[in-house]
Amino acid sequence: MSDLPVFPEGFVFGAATASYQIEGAANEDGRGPSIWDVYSHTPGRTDGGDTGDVACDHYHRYPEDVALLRDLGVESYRFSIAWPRIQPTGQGPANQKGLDFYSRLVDELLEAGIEPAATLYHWDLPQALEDRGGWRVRETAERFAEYTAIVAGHLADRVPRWITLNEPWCSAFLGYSVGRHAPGAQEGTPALAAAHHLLVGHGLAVKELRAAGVREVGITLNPDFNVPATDSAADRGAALRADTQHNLVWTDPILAGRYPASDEDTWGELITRQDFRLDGDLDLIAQPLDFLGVNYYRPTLVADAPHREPDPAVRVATDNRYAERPWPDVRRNSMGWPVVPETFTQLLTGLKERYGDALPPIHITENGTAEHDEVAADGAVHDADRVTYLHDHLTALRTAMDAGVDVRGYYVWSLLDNFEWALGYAKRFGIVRVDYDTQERTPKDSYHWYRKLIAAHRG
Ligand code: GBH
Repeated sequence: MSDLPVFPEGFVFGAATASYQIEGAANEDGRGPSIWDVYSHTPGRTDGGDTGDVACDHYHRYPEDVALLRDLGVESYRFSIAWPRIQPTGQGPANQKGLDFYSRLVDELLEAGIEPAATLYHWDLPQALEDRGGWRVRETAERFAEYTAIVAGHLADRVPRWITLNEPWCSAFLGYSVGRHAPGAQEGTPALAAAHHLLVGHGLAVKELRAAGVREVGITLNPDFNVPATDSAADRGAALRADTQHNLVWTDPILAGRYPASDEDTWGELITRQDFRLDGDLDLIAQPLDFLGVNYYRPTLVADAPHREPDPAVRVATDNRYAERPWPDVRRNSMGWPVVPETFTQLLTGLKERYGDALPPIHITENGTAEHDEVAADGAVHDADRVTYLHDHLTALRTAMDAGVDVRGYYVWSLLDNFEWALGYAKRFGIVRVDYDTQERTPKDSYHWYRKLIAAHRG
């Protein structure tokens, strides 16, 4: 592909991973169990019973992985810190060996000329905190602030870019209402309380990071691009309910200091019991950010649907009377996701339209695709579909920037094939293949393509 998109000077190219998806070493150096250890070890929860026990063994192989990043030429690497390595039970004094691991990783990155970008929470909550109520209870937000203070105290001087939470929608709704993510609960009002406590935890963590004097603070969201299946009032209403849950619940408090006007219509009686929202919370949640992290993969076509109650005893908060319809006439990746690059442009310009000057600069903290990769006879992985996906999405991103959206950086998901949560190791998002039998890493064609794109910006 010769028509490479061209980005302005200073634009940051990066790659991203997350602790539980790559580290392995689940029982080493004092790490405590997280909700994902317990969930993935529960029969029937993950495809093939896969767990993160070994994953990519990054905990031991991080020098090799940093070398891959250096050869790729990225300016920045986004990784996450495993809370249960720092505080095995989610509270109390720091586990020095856990801090030492991230300290070594950060030094290795800096030596390779790569800026570390740290995510404090990419879903691996210490199980001990889940046993006390998890994100359903406000105490977890307070513990998160203490953990943040410990980590920032050790790494603030060497890590310039910080992300408080990754995709809190997944933590709240996949975790406590859909039940497809740890801890696997299917609850109503508690899932809404979890969403709020994640926002509070974010606000408290921002304060700690500011106190530690870090350069840049942000949060990573996964805004959905919801399109009504038809122009009917019913489908447009359904798309607004989907938008409320996936997007407005997060962006309205964080960027506009208000709860979404549509939340009562969306949640009905579940939201009328709002005793988890305390006075002053909005001020805490709406503190200014240096950037908004956006993870983007695919659009969603949404239609009105009847209320469904699988079990009258269970109030499923995500049942907002909408259902996804298949996006017509497009290629699907191995996740079954429709590939529609222009919706990436529309999502970003839509954020700008809604929030205007209150929208901080954006970093795309994840974008990428899982494909049916094969190792060719020559040992290489010719992942042409991934190359096309990345090319088209970077081009769509550039179009949004031309339309006035301030985007400062792009992190490809992911550096490595890794543990794709409930879907296990069968789904491969990496630009580097991992052979899980040997732990051998093989850069795919997409790695070489991305490397060229980055090099073309170096003059
Ligand atoms: C992001 O999640 C995550 O930040 C990252 O960790 C993840 O690897 C990446 O994107 C790719 O998915 O188990 O059948 O219910 C995006 C949200 C959540 C979408 C899990 C796929 C699995 C669907 N992802 N979900 S299922």
